[in-house]
Amino acid sequence: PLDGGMLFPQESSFREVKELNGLWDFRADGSPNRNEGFEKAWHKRRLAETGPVIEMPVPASYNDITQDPTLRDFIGWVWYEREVFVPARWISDEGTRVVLRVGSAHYYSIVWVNGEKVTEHEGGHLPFEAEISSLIRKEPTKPCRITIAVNNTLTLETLPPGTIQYMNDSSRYPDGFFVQNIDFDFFNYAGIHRSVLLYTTPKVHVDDISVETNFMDNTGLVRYKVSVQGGFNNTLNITLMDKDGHFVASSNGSSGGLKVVDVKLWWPYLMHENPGYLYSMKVHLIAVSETSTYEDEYTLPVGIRTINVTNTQFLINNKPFYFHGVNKHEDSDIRGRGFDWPLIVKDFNLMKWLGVNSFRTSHYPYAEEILQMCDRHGIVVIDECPGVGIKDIRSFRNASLSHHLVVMDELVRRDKNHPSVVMWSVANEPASEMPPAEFYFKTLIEHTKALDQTRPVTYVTIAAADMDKGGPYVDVVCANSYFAWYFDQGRLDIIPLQLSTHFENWYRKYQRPIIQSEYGADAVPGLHMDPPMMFTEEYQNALLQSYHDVFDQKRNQYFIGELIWNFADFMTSQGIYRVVGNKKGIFTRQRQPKAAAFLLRKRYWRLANETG
Ligand code: GCB
Repeated sequence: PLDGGMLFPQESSFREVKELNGLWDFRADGSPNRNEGFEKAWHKRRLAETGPVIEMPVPASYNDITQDPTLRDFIGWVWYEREVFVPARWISDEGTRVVLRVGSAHYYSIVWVNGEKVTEHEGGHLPFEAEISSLIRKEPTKPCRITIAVNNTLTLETLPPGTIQYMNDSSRYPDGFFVQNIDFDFFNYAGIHRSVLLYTTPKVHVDDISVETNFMDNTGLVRYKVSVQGGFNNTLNITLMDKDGHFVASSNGSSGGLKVVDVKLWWPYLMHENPGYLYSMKVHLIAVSETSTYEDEYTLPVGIRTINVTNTQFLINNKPFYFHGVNKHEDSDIRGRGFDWPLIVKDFNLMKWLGVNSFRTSHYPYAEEILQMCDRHGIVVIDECPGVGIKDIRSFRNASLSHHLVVMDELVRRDKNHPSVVMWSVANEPASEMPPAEFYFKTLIEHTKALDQTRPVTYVTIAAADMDKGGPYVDVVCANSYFAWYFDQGRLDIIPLQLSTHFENWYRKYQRPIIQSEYGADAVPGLHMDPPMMFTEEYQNALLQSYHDVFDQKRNQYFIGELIWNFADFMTSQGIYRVVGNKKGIFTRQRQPKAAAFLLRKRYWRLANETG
C-alpha cells in the first residue's frame, strides 16, 4: 500500500496554493551517454551557470516548442529549473507544512530543492509530491530553487513499455545511433505535462478522504473515511451540504455514515434533467498537541450514485446505462500533452454538442481537472491506466507486473472519489493471447478489485474471444475492432457478418455485457470519393454507419455501449501508416468537424432519447 493520500490541492481558510506555471529554464542533456547532468551535478547550481538554457513553458510537452528536430525526438534526461519566492509567513510559521507537487511529468522524474534531492517518481500521467518545509526554512531569505530532471526513456518495465535498439552496422549508421521501439500509436510526448504547485496544509492535517455512496428509495448514504497526519487529540467534524450550500447531514470521527433524506442522485448527462448533481462534504479538523492547536479544512465534492453490472447490463442507480461516447487523447498542436484549459473546455463543449455521455481516458489517466468537470457535467468515465503497448512477452515478467500494480495503487488513490469514474481499465490491447497474460491479468484485476470494491474492472482487448486469456476476469468485455480497415481493406460489405460473429463469440464464451471500445477509420479532412474509398470522409461515414447497424441489432441483448476511435486527430510517431498523425478523429486536431461528426451527433441525440 502507498504511503499517505493524494488529495487534489485546494485552498481553504487553512490552506494556500501557489502555481509555479510559466517559463522555466531548460536544457536537454545531449551528451553521448545522456549523463552529463548527473556527472556535473547540474542541480547543485543554477542551471544557467552550468551551460546554455532555453525558456520552456510549464505545463507543456517540450517536443513541439522549438524548431529543433533533435529536441522533438529527444530521448534521455531533460532538466527544468526555476526559482520561486516562498511567502515569509509560510517559513516563519512552524505549524505550516509546505508541499511541492508535480501534476505529472513524463516519464521518470527527480526533484531537488536548493540542490537537495526531495523525491523521485516513476511514471507519467499521475501526480507526485514532497514536503519541503524544513528545507526552505534552512535558507529563509533566499529564493527557493527547484530543479526537475525528467527522463522519457521507456523500458520493458515502464508503462507504457518500450525498448531502445542500437544500430551496430557502422557502414549504415553512425556511432551510437539508436531508435526507440514502441507498440503504441501516439507520439511519446515528454516533459512536465501538468501544473507544478506549492501548497500548504497545517502540520497536522487531513491527509486522505475516501467516500462510498449508496441509496435506498429516497435516502442516500455516504460512507466516509478520513485519515489525519500527526496530532494527539484530533476532532473531526464532517458536514454534508447540498448544491445550494444548505446543511444536509453531519457526523464526527474518522469514519462513519451520512444519511441524506430526499437524496438527489448523481446522474449522467442526458439521462436526467439535472445531471452531475454534487453535494459538498466539508471535513473540519481540530488537533490539539502538547504545545499547539491546529485547524484544517478540506471540502470534497460528492456525487451519490451506484454502479452494478449484470450479465447483460451496466446499471447506474439501478437503471441500464448505454455508453454513447468517445475515446480521447490529451493531445493538441504545440503543447502536445500539456494541460490547457481552453482546449479542455472546448472539448467538453464539443462532447456536449455531440451528445456524448461518456469517454474512456485512452490510454492513460487524464488531468484531475478533467475528471472534476466530468463529475459536474455528468460525463461518465472509463478510467484507463497507462498499460498500453504490452505486446512483448518480456513485459509480462514480474518486474513489469509489480510496477503495473503500483500504478493501479496510484490511480485508484487519486481517482477513487470521482462519481464520474464508473470503471477501471487496467490496459489497452495487450498481447492477451500469450500464455503469461492469464496470470498477469488475473493478478492485476484482483488487485484492483481489492483496492476498490465499488467499481467494475476491465481491460480493452483486440484479441478474438477464443484467443484472449484474460477474459474470465473482466466484468465487462471491452472489445476493439477495425473490420474493413486493417483487415479486408476497403471491404465495407464484410462488417455486418464479421462484427456480429465477433460479438456472438464473446457473449457465448463469457456471458458478460460488451462495449465496442474502439472502432473507426482514418479520414483526411477534405478528401472525398463516392463510392467511398479509404481515407475519404465518405468512407469514414460509411464504416461507422455499418457498425451502427450491427450495434442497433445487439443493443437490447448484451451490447451496452459504443466509443468511437477517436474524438480528434492526434499525433503519432512517424511511419507509413500515418499521414502526420492518426486521422481517425471525427474532429481534426484543431477541433473542426469532419462529416462523421454530424453523423455521430444525429445518432447520439437519438440514442439519448431512446436509451436515456
Ligand atoms: C488501436 C489502438 C489505438 C490506435 C488505433 C488505430 O487499436 O488501441 O491506440 O490509435 O487502434 O488507429 O490504429
